[in-house]
Amino acid sequence: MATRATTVAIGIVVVVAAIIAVFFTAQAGNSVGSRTAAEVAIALNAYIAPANWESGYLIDDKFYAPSTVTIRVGESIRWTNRDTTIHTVTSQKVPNGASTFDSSFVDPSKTVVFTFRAAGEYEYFCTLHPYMGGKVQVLP
Ligand SMILES: [Cu+2]
Repeated sequence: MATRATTVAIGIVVVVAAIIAVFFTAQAGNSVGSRTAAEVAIALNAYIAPANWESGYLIDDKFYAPSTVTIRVGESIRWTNRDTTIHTVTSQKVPNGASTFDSSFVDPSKTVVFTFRAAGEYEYFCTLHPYMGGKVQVLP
C-alpha cells in the first residue's frame, strides 16, 4: 500500500510540475508585454535577387512570408530567418510620428520581434538585399 501511495504522490508532483512549466513557458513568450500576433518567415533563398530587379524593393512572399500582415496597435510580429544567410528587418516607410525599426543582422534560424505602437501602414526591407520588401498594416 505504501508503494502505491508513493507512486500516486510522485504522479501528482509530476503533473503539477508540468502545469507549472507550461504556465511559465507561456509567460516567457509574453515577456515583451505584448501579444505576438503574427509570425513572418524570412524565406529560404530570399537572398537571391530577382532576374529583372533593378532598384527598390518588392513586396513578395518569396522574401518575407507572408509579405503583408495585419495586426492591431500594441501587438508584435516575430520574424524568423529561415534562410542560410544573414538578413535584416528594417523600416523603409512608417506612418507620421511612428517609430522606425531596424533589426540589424539576423543570423540564420534567429528571430527578431517588433511591437507596433502606432496605427498605419509600414513598409520594410532588408538592407543587405534591398529587393526584399514587406508590409505591416497596424489597425487602431
Ligand atoms: Cu537580406
